[in-house]
Amino acid sequence: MAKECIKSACPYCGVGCGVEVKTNGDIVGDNAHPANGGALCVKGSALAESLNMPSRLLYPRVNGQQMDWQSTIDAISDKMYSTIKEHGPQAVGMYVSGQLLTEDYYVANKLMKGFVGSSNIDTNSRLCMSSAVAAHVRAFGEDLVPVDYDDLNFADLIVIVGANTAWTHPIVFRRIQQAREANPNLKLVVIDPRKTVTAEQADLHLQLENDGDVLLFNGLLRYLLDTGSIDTDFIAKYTNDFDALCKEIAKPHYELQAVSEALTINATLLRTFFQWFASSENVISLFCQGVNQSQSGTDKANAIINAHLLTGKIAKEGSGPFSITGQPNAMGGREVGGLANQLAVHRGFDPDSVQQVAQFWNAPNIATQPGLKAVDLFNAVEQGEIKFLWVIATNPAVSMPNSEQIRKALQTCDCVVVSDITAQTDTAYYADILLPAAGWGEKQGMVTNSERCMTRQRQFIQPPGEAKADWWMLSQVGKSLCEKMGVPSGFEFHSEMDVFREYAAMTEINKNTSLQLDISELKSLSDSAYRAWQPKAWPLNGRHVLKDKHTETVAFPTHNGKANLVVACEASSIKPIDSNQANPIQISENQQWWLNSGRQRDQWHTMTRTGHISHLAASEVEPTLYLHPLAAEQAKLKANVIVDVTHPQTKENVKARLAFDEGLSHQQAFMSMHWAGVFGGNNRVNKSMLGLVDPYSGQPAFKSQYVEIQAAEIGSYGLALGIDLSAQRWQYMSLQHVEFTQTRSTSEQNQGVWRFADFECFSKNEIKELIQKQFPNSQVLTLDHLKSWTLLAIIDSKIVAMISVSSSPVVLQADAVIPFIKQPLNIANLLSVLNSTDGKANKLVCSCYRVTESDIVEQLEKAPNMSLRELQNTLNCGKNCGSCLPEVKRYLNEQTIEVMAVK
Ligand SMILES: Nc1nc2c(c(=O)[nH]1)N[C@H]1C(S)=C(S)[C@@H](COP(=O)(O)OP(=O)(O)OC[C@H]3O[C@@H](n4cnc5c(=O)[nH]c(N)nc54)[C@H](O)[C@@H]3O)O[C@H]1N2
Ligand SMILES: Nc1nc2c(c(=O)[nH]1)N[C@H]1C(S)=C(S)[C@@H](COP(=O)(O)OP(=O)(O)OC[C@H]3O[C@@H](n4cnc5c(=O)[nH]c(N)nc54)[C@H](O)[C@@H]3O)O[C@H]1N2
Ligand code: SF4
Ligand SMILES: [Mo]
Repeated sequence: MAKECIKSACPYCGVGCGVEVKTNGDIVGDNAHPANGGALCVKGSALAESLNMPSRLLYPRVNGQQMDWQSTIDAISDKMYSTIKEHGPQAVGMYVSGQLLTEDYYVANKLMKGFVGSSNIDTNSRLCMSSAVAAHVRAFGEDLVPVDYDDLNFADLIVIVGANTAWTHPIVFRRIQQAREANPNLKLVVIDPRKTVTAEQADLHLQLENDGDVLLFNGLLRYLLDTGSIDTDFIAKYTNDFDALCKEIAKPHYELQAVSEALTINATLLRTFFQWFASSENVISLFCQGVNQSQSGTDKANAIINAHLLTGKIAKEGSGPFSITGQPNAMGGREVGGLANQLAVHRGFDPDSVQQVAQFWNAPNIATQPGLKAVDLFNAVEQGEIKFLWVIATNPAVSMPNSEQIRKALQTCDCVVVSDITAQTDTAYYADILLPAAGWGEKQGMVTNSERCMTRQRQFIQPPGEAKADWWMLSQVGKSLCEKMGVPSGFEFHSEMDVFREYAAMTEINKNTSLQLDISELKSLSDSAYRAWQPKAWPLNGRHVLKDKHTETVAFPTHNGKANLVVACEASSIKPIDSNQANPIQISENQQWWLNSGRQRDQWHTMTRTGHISHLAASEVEPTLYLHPLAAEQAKLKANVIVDVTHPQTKENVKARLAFDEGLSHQQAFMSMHWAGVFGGNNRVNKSMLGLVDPYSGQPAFKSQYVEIQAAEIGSYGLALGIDLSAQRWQYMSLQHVEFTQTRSTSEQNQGVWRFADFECFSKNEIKELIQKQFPNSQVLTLDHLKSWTLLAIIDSKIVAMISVSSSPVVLQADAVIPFIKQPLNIANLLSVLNSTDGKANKLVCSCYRVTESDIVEQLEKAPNMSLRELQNTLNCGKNCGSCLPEVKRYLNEQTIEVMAVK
């Protein structure tokens, strides 16, 4: 436990909120941090609980055997060295992560591109930000985000394109809401094929067709041109290729009416958006994965940037295109150069850059060509071209598209090294060498958020076992490899500070260029100044990134100082889908659906850090597929059944519980990306996704793939609770005795919970036998209910475990039953168990204050005319991060409607 309050940064999303670790172990928002001013979202608020991970990886393991660090490092450098000798540097690969700290990233990049001599190092940021990066480089000449959070306070119009900000960047959304409160004229437009909680709160929601963004934004450009709403001075002074853009935009299908028809967006709504964009003095267009994760992702981003360039709504306070970063240090990774198509510090592979980087690193084997991007990298692994792969802080067996192929690749590879904080990931399963990494709070280093603000993550606890920081492992291997290669070591780093100073010094090669990334004044930062570092954005002198370093006038780091108006081609893949909800089209049983995937409010990625926290697990308890209720009805799919989601080409199949979401259009299905491994069994959405990518960025199209959806034949739906999560009794049992088609475990209230479904109809005797095998001394008690039956294992008059089974598709609730485990068997407890296994859900609405649907309904029954404020004063719901406010308001509105109906 820390002796004094320690300031750090949240390790989840790219908002980059500051946190303060109190001496009693509480973790709260840092009031002084520029990003969040003290607020935290539900994930940030649960950071203290996240530290209590049940399954840390504690020691290095080589081929399944525990090993000391020195031998492990030797084994890795031996393998790297022999691979380079026998097959050349290109046979070595690394796949890293936007969750690494800048120092980790820097050493990984230096090792691969300077010493191994291969650029086959790519990162999960390829799946996340690479379309935005490519678009920035095409338009500005450098990967620059020209907006900061404070700009939100000066905008007249905020456009959110392809992002569910209220859930995924909640503190940015909170700032947007605060800006709206302060300025009632500020309008919010959301462009998303789903009516998300973010869209619900907008002044205008354009529910466009999947991948219709280029068409929509080119339509906007056409409107701006036709109505004389462009800034001709700005265009003439600061942009290239205006004529080429005009030529494209003159095509008839960019006329408002044509765009409206093609995208099935009401023409009046479309015109309203266009008018607002044209007439607003300051516009910010915030975008994320609905833009980036597409086969036209880079073009989408450029189309958005074009709208700002044509109107001069850029390079000034309150205006600009704002790519929001996903991971906490996606930006830092881009800065050091962790993408395969960058060399280092915003430099590419031109001869001048290669020479300067080689000289700075004293690199014996500088890479001279871009390397393989993530999808191609794993293809090369599968083909046997890459024989050594080191995966750090990412879980590609879950998060890469076509995850079955990724697993084959990992299986095929001669040597897979995985560094992680836990061995319980789908990727770690394939590791020949496992390295225990120190996690958040156990190590220190720099992260850069969406607005280029650099904050230090600080250490406040000791790493468990022999876990070590990632930069340390990489440096040790680097040193050992240099020795074997007989070259001077480039890895004599004694601390993170040494690494940071070297990185800062390296950015000096950009000093006399137009590139903006230059933090070289920090090259001599003392250890104590590094320790005391306060959050600060670069450029460190506060200059706008689109202003000239000397004259402070608008300037872009291109060959002539002007921004490029890139002609964005209309997406070739606009699907002929009718999403007009008033006239739903007929859907045949086998009709292909379009699968959209993304995030839930309360989970982080593949769940390794959040899956075990019971209140975060409560909002989506099993792999779930969402459809519009009418569309599901037409396809004869009933709520709560388990469906098969199958890719028509690969025939890979995911099973998920069916739930309804009226915010979806009629052929759109949505599934979250989180389910994996110990939590989701074999049911991860990426089994149904092919690795289709954007041609410029190589970013996979996770938001739009055709799938088939059919009801699975299920005989039994069940829920099992054991006494001890670590014993994993039920999971063991399920794997040993019956072939469950869908399993899922969480530690709801620190109990292991398994939900399952099976083709078979289980008999009570069958399950009773299973229980008795697991608990030989137990008595088994049977409770019959209308839709289900429950068997309780009793030892010494206490309930030690239970299995509830139903032949109809009910979602059995665990939270209500868990409290009775380990409790004495009495009538009151029995009745409560019986009541809570009747399949009625009690949804968790506010995760921060753990307010459920029934809490809210109960309050509203007591006082039907309650205002939002009054409800919040009683229950606190929505008072912290506010992500649940739309839902809370819905309950209030329903209440009002009921009251009106009664009157
Ligand atoms: N709770 C939570 N928050 C997170 C994360 C997390 O795991 N959990 N991860 C972080 C990371 S790494 C990232 S990258 C961000 C992602 O943040 P977001 O991009 O906001 O999140 P997503 O849920 O991936 O989806 C974005 C939206 O794009 C929409 N969309 C799909 N197709 C299209 C299209 O063709 N056009 C348009 N305009 N929209 C489309 C989807 O319907 C969805 O609502 O979230 C970060 N924050
Ligand atoms: N279908 C679909 N797939 C997607 C997406 C989508 O929207 N839809 N989104 C994509 C996007 S944007 C992203 S960013 C990716 C995210 O996907 P991943 O990066 O694969 O997901 P994480 O679960 O964050 O993986 C991080 C891993 O690092 C480990 N870890 C945590 N801390 C440390 C540490 O300090 N050191 C080390 N060495 N390891 C650590 C964690 O335990 C975990 O196993 O998923 C992508 N995949
Ligand atoms: S908004 Fe992002 S950075 Fe801030 S607390 Fe939430 S997850 Fe952490
Ligand atoms: Mo991401």
